Amino acid sequence: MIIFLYFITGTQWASGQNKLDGSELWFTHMETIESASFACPSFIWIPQSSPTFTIIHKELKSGLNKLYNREVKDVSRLNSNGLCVGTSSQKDLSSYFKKEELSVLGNDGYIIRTTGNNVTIIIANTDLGALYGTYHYLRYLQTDNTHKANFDIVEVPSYQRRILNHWDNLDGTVERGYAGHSIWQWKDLPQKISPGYIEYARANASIGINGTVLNNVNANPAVLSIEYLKKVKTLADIFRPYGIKVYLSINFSSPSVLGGLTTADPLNKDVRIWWQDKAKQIYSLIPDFGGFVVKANSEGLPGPQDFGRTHADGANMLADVLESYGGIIMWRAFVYNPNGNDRAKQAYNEFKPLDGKFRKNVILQVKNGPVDFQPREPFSPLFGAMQHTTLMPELQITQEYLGFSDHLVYLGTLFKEFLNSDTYTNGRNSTVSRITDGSVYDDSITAVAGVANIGLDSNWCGHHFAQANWYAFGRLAWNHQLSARKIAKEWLMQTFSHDQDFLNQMSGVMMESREATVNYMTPLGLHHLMGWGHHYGPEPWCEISGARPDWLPTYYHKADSIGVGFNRSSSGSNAVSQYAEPLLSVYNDPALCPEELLLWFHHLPWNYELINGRDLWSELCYRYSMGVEQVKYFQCTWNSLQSKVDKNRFNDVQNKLAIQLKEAIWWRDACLLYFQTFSHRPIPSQLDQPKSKLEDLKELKFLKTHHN
Ligand code: BDP
Repeated sequence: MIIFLYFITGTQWASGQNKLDGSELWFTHMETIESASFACPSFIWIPQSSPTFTIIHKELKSGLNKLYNREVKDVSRLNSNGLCVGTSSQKDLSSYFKKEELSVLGNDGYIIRTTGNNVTIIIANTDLGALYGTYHYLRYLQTDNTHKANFDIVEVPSYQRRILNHWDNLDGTVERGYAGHSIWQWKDLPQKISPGYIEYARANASIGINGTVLNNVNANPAVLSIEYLKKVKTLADIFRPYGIKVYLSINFSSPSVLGGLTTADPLNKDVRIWWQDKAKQIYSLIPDFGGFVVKANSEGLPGPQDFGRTHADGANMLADVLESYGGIIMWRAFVYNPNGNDRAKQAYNEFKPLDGKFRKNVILQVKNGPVDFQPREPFSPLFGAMQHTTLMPELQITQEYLGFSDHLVYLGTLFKEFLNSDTYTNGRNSTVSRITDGSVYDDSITAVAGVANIGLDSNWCGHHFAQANWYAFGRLAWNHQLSARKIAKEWLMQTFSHDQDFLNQMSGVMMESREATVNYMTPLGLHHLMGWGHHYGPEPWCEISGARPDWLPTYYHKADSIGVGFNRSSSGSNAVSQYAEPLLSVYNDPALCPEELLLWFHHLPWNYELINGRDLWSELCYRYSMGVEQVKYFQCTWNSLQSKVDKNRFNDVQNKLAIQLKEAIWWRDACLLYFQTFSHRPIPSQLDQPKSKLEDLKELKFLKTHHN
């Protein structure tokens, strides 16, 4: 009943009014197609009924109405010029397809095909597959420029589980969230339901996301109390017709903190029984509950090692508890200690010896890089190294280290660079994507997670262009073969405009934006130069007495009178040894190492000569300056497109770009002036010289609350 009410009031399409404040996400620019490649169907036939088919019907009716300005009639059979959506159980429809082509679709795949009589059929094996096909059909009508007359599309997702991780706390704050408070109104649930929940589910379903971890990995045990589980159940009920499964992050010591036991030892019988009872309670409320994410023995959180047990002992105990319900354990590999060992090596050292020791329903959740979501890192060497354990990538959509929601940084390129990285662990073409999508190893579960950038801000993500990162994550989770540029253009068309000039210019800006950020923050493989704690702005000098050394920039850049960079070669920490050949040799040799990772793997002298003939110091100066110039170019481009964008969003983005430029200069000046105290070399005279003094820049204090 509740769900029905929100169909009427909750969605943006239903309102028929574009607010142009970003709240409509990629549904904003659904306007009449003037030069449509496809004729509007005259009829719709949806032979089945279910809550999901009700959504399908509503989306098609309102979508086609918006796109073609026509009321499309419902009919009850296949009609020429008709559109029909159903599952393979519907004989009238499945007879148009070969059995084999339907069977490869699995649960979520679909076919969209125009048959004789000009009938277009969207068919899938499940209601949800039909929903994904419907959203794709509508997207295709808006964004395709191939001008084919007929549909013939077959899509099967790259990953089975395409999951958003919310780092949302139960008190409404969001860890590393830069778009306002959490969208989960825990206080009001389960009685009061925000219309945003349906919009959230719809937006995710439209790009193929099918899971959500509602709470922070730094989990409050209270989330497993019956009080909270009832709230979680309400959300799960709302999300179900959209195919979004609910998962929770759990605190490993829940049996003691919440259950009053004296221990949380995974091998203790009472602990096991506590988890079994808890699972029973959860599944009685939410029969399709997805499972748990566990951050254990990481950054001070409890875990099995507190009881002398291994990560495998902890993960397997929980996996056994959820197994009969079909639940999974996403066990995070983000572990490191200030033990003197290179942080970049620690996850591998910890988990590699456990390869093959995990249950089938455990999946190791591994961040893309070996340190922590930096603007650029090499891929984590765990990918490919764990040949008998299922792995899932964890990407960060929220821009913790990339200028929060103030900088325009399109992450499609970062995600692609990572997914396309060849690990060489199983011969060539053992890319991260193929290692994790089941192509190389016969994994029974495949999954990918992205740390969400969503909050209560009216535009959901704080920066209009940050929506593109949520969108890109979903599209790549669905199909990791899509190019970052195609995704950027698709998103721009649906969000802003179909104007060719606008699309070319702004997709160009988006494609360059991540590299620009790398340039003005951490070029040539530098990393972790930002302020302590909040991670915003440059503080390469940062020293905090008593702070963990591996949380401080000096640990990572190691600048001295000789040079700069972290020696991870065989003469240093030997992190290179965790990579397979030929990468090991390539990374190990500064002459072969890709320049963008040079200072990640090597400590090199200030006068080290690069391929272009410049010395390291000058190249750093050029790269930092180039980053600033790139942002100036983004600004000019945006300004030149003013007539093509609505006033509200034009102004919002213009203001953000002004902040970004100011801060790119701040980064450049702070880093160059600081490194200059070691290099003692001048900034090349062709480049802009810093206007500030290092002492003054050091005095700047950033207050996180200004941005949150
Ligand atoms: C770091 C964040 C921290 C997270 C941690 C994690 O700074 O807030 O809790 O990662 O992923 O990037 O567990």
